[in-house]
Amino acid sequence: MQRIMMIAGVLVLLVAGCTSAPQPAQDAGMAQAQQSMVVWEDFETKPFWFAVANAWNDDDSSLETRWNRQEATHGTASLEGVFRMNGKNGATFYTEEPEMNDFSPYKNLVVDFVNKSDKDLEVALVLCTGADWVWHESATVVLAPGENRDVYFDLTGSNWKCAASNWQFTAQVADIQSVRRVAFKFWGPEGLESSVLVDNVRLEKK
Ligand SMILES: [Ca+2]
Repeated sequence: MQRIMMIAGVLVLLVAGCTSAPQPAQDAGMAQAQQSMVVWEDFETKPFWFAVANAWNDDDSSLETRWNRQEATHGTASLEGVFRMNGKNGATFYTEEPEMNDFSPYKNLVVDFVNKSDKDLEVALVLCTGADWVWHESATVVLAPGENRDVYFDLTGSNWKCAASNWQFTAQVADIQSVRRVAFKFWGPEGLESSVLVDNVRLEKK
């Protein structure tokens, strides 16, 4: 009888442990995950983002940006970049002098894309930093047709290209505490006419 009581007691403790103990730890973990990401741009208010189009005389394939209020991966609105790939240069969409321009506390920029074409695209993140707006371009990521959520760009890596690295992917982003321009540059097969949605641009804390 005593033995049965002891077993029952152990079972009660085990059950109590299983139901209550992991809960606070899980909550803490989730809270930590949420706190480690800050939303940098959600496109819920009219975005000041632009297509390069003909403005830089560099054969950019972008045509225009639209504020898409019907489709979003977060909230109710997103940025839509419209392009016609000309086979000479990519399609670049950008903003300048962002309010939150110090990226030094962050290890990753995380973003959702929706590739509205039926072909793979490639995308690079561009950060122009410092007084001279030095162009740093990340390695590209492939975007399959459709939703591509949580695409990561490593802000701390040594695999960026810039003039100082002779356009080899061997540089770190200099002056990352002073980001002047943020751009996404897309490439696709010549003649492809379509658009891409950009949404929920987040920064992940170090
Ligand atoms: Ca949004």
